[in-house]
Amino acid sequence: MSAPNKSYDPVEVEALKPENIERMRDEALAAFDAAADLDALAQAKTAHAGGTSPLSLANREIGALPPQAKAEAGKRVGMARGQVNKALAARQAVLEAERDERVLVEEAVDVTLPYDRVPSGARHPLTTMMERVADVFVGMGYEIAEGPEAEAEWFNFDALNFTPDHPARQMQDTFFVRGEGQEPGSREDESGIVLRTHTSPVQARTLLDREPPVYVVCPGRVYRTDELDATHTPVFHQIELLAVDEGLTMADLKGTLDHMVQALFGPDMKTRLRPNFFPFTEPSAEMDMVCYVCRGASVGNPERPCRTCGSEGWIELGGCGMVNPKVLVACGVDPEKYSGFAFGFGIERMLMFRHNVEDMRDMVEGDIRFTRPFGMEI
Ligand code: FA5
Repeated sequence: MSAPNKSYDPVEVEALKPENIERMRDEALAAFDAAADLDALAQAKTAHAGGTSPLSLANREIGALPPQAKAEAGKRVGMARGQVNKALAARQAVLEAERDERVLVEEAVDVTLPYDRVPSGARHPLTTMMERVADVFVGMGYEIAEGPEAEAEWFNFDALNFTPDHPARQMQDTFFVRGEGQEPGSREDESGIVLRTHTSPVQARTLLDREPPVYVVCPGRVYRTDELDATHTPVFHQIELLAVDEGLTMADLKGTLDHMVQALFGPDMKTRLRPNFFPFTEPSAEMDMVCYVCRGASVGNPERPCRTCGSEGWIELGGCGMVNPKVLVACGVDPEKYSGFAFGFGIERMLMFRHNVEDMRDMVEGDIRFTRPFGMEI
């Protein structure tokens, strides 16, 4: 019996020929060398070291070889693939280092460059001033009340006891939106519409809306046909206060005013009242506060004149008084049982003397060089 035939049975596989394996390796090495950046190297990797690269395909052919030829071909292909992978890793390291160096140069941040980001917005000093004042009263238990800026003539004037021939009802004082010249005195739904000339109509709206006791503070924008100048603007802001309860007197009004100026300007501040006339308060008064700047030190002292108060020691804040019983009646409140006090003043004027602003026009022109020194309060 003859022995099994173990003689070499040569099978020629083109891809596995040494010269072809060498060529594939050399092509791979050349492609890696030629890759100028990491993207190009990634493409070369897919072409020469990926699953469908010539070397990988050649590797698959090894299985078709007779056992005697497998080891040699496997060694040849394995060595070639090892060299390819090593060259790939080396080129990858070089290109990554180049990229990192370039990024460091190109994307460097110069921390000494001037700051050029647009600053976040801030509220206008008038708004913050108005909220600061309102907060004083909210802290005392008052509620905020609001009304429309385009207001019924009835609320703006009639309910507040303005007579039909009061000069404020003339077109040279008031912006009429609808129905100027209409018979004054007609109720809200029939009356003309004006841009409210003060925040006092909110008094009437509140009294018609709520049962006493009423304690409200009403901040808002108002309009008058005044020319824009250093101390006037046709659109300005007021804060109104209204308290209606049993047994309120002028002493309560004075105490509330003193508390307000002390909370806003310092513990040594006080107010004084001078007789005045408003149709909706009786008695009425003009309220002054001690000059915030000189605190009275300029009075009779030519050495230390004060521009803010004209060396008078007092600054006019606004109007006030006990709510006129006629207003209570017009709003359905029993004047035998309830009394009330009210006051109102301009926020622009308050901002002027609190911050030494000389010209009211600066407040309305929207130039941020004016608002910036007030800080970025939001
Ligand atoms: C009134 O408007 C009354 N409603 C105030 C009031 C309320 C009295 C409650 C009694 C009871 P007067 O017209 O004086 O009052 O205006 C009040 C404040 O508004 C003035 O002191 C002033 O600070 C401000 N003011 C008036 N006109 C202008 C204007 N054109 N520009 C800026 N502020 C103004």
